[in-house]
Order: sequence, then structure tokens, then C-alpha cells
Amino acid sequence: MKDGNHTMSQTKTILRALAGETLPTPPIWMMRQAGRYLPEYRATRAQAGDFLSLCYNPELAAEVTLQPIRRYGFDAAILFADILLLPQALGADLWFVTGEGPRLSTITQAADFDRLKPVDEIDAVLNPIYETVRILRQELPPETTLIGFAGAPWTVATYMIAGRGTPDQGPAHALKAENQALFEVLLARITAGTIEYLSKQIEAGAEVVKIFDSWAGSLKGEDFQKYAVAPAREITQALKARHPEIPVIGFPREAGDGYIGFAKATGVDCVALDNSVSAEWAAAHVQVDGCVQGNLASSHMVTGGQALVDEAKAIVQAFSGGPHIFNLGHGITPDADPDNVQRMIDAVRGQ
Ligand code: 1CP
Repeated sequence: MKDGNHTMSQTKTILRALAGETLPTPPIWMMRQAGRYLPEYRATRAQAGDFLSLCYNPELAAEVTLQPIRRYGFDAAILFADILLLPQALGADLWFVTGEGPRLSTITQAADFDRLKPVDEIDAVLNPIYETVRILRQELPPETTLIGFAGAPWTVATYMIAGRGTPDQGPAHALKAENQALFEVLLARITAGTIEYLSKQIEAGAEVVKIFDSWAGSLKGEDFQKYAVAPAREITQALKARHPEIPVIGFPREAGDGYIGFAKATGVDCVALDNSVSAEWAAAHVQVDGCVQGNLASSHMVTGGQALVDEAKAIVQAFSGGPHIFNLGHGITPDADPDNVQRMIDAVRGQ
């Protein structure tokens, strides 16, 4: 398997960029590339019944992962799953309210934490996800890299504490302030679970893993170091000890100045950037340390036009002096036009 990965790393463009190579054309994939903007995704989701049934059905989850690869020929496929499956495997109740989003049981006191399951029990729930990875490694074209993923501990904790998505992560900040010991044991449990979950994805065939810290931007100063940088470092170091050849992408979304030095401080091979930082700034301050990923505003996938083409080309140009993987700054939204995705790819690949 190591030899297999090594051979592949010579040919797969994403692995070459992650190894630090500056390529004439950046490889490209897109956050949420399997999603509701695609009619074929909506059809398969309807066939599965609901979102969670889709996540836990290996054949259908593999099918929706492959759909954007067939349609667009992206350089990477991202496993179809969700960051909230780990909380569910740790014993949280999880359900999705149509048109609103996820709902979970909440964690506000020690008794809630004590009901969670130990990390060595998560596979009972997550085994179908590893099966999806195995199917994908067989079915993906040889040039396409398979990316596994998990949420970062802080971001996952914000959902486990509040029981839902929140605009300002208020309940998680409140628990951190009022019961730091409970907040920190929760973070430690999620961190340990994430290491297991990502290791199993790698053993099943994931070639790269990405850690999504979607709410890192609300951690300021010392909190950013303690709850975004330190857990990312712990996860990355543990994965590298077990699977030294597997690159890790970190995404401390909206970290701003926190992007500077993030790769060195955590050991990740690539820093994914949201579009609140300019590509010129990020080239000067982040790409100097290695590969970056990003960072076209996902709104261009809705609005299209010449602005989309100009901005995509400007980003390619700004990052052309170092290793770069082209992506959006955040996930594509359900109202996006699938034709704009093709326009972006053509602009990046120079067609
Ligand atoms: O109705 C549907 O079909 C559900 C929409 C959807 C999809 C397509 C959700 C619900 N999750 C997903 C898949 C998903 N989620 C992937 C699959 C691979 C791909 O990118 O194609 C990935 C990587 C995620 C990651 C994820 N889930 C994040 C981190 C990235 C980000 O967007 O910031 C987060 C925060 C979640 C939680 C979540 N899951 C779904 C929703 C709507 C949300 C956000 C909830 C909220 O904050 O209100």
C-alpha cells in the first residue's frame, strides 16, 4: 500500500502540489462539490430518502461522490459524509430538519458528557463510511485523488454544545467561559475520536485528509492557539506517526492573521483559505510556508459572468509562484448554476 501511494504521488496532481511542487496549472476541486446544486445529487438523495440515510449508504454515498468527477473531471473527490457523523458515533442524537439544518442533543453539563460513548466504540456507527471509501478507491479514475475529512474539534464542539448551527458559536463560548474543565474534556474526546476516524478513513483508502475548522474565526488570541492550533497539531502529529505518507490539509476558516504560521505550528501540509483574505496577501504571508488551497468566493458560482473568469484567473496568477490547489473559499451553495462550475474550471485550466 505504501508503495502504491508512492507511485501514485508521482502522477496525481493534488499529491504533487501537497508535496510542495509548483505546477503550471493548479489542480482543482471544490468544497461541497457533491451537493444540492446538482440535479443528479438531488435524485440520488431522494432515492436514499434523507441526508443521513445517504451518508450511511456506501453505494449511494459513493455514487454522489463520483457525480461531480464524471461531470467535471475534478482532480480530487471528497468522501461524501458529514462532520456531524462523529458526534453521532460518540452517542449524540442527530437529525436534520428540512430547510433548517442539523439538530443534535446538547451538552451543557457533566451528565451530558458522561452519556457519550468511548472512542473505541465509534466504528459501530462509522463502518459504512469506511466502506464508502473502499468503494471509491476502486471506482475513481486513476488520476483522481480521494480526500477524507473530519471536522476540527472546536467546530464539532460548537454543534455538540448548542445542538445546532449558531451564527456566533455563543453557547460554545459560554461553556468555555463557565465550565472550562467540561469544555476541555469534550474537546479531548472529539480530538481522540477524530484521530481514530481519520486513521480508519486512511486505512480504507483515503489519500489525503482535510480538517474543517469552519468556526475557527470566532476564536481570538490565546483561544485560537489553544482550541484551533493545538488540536490541529495533535491530530496531525498522531496521523503522521501512523501514516507518515498521508498529507493533511487544515482549514481554519476566517482565521485572518491566524493563517500566518498555521502550517508550521500544526504540521499540516496545506492551509485552505477562505475568501476573506486576498490571494496576494496569502501568497506573501501563508504560501511562503508551503501549499495553499483556495480561495474563490463561492458567490461567483451563483453570479457567473466575466467577473467569475477574471477573479479565478487572478487567483491562479497570485498563487503561481508556489504550490497551490484551486478551490472555493467555502462550499458551493444550492442556488449555484452548474454551468458556472465549468466556467471556473475552464478559466483555471486556461481553456
Ligand atoms: O440537504 C442536504 O442534502 C444536506 C446538505 C449537506 C451536504 C451536501 C450537509 C448538511 N452536509 C453535506 C455534505 C458535506 N458536509 C460534505 C461532503 C463532501 C463535499 O464537500 O462534497 C462535507 C465535507 C461537509 C462538511 C461540513 N458539514 C462542514 C464543514 C464545512 C463547511 O461547510 O463549513 C460543516 C460545518 C457541516 C455541518 C453541516 N452539514 C450540513 C449542513 C447544512 C451543515 C451546516 C449547518 C449549520 O452550520 O447551520
